[in-house]
Amino acid sequence: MRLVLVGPPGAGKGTQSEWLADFLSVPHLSTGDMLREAVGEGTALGKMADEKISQGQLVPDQLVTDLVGERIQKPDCESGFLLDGFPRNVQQAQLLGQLLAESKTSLDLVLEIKLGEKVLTQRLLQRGRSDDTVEVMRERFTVYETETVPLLEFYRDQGVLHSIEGDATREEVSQRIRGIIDAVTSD
Ligand code: B4P
Repeated sequence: MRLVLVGPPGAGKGTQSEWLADFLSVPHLSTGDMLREAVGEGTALGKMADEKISQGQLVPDQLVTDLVGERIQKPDCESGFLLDGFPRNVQQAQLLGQLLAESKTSLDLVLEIKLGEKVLTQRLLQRGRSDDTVEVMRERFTVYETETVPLLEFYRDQGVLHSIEGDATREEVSQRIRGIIDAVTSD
């Protein structure tokens, strides 16, 4: 299965990906993790990513898409993958669509985890990553509204978008995701 998880910062994409990738037997590809790894290695990409992440902004589309494009061409992605946090805007989605079309495939499911800013803020402040400060979070929420929300419409039009409410325990959110996967795979 080729699956994308979308949701605002702190919605639980990374948290849910941990069991979901195992459950689907596909690799978990998190652009956030890939970028933080590049930051840790101090590569040119890492330096650029560090600046953007610390300001709550998106890393340039082509750079992130190249990173993902290279990864999904590896043999372990042949039967599917779980994309966590990518695409984050329509431009990235179009670039991904082109890449998939070249290998005559497409996305099976885009799963949106919905959650309000109040709960998101509490969760992120508790997590306390360096980009989880009130000021950076505010910018990340704005970027989500302006860049990522239009992506939902893009995938709704393609008929692959399903949404769940994320304001529940981790286990309950997992159950909701299971329900969608079961419904999609039994179609
Ligand atoms: P990401 O790494 O994608 O991180 P995120 O959106 O903040 O978090 P996520 O939704 O995965 O939350 P999590 O499960 O950890 O992005 C970071 C930055 O990287 C971006 O701002 C951007 O700069 C850059 N970037 C990434 N992808 C990009 C792209 N495609 N293009 C450009 N730039 C890109 O959950 C958060 C917390 O909540 C955790 O502490 C967790 O334990 C807790 N939690 C989760 N579920 C819970 C539940 N049900 N109940 C209670 N707590 C819960």
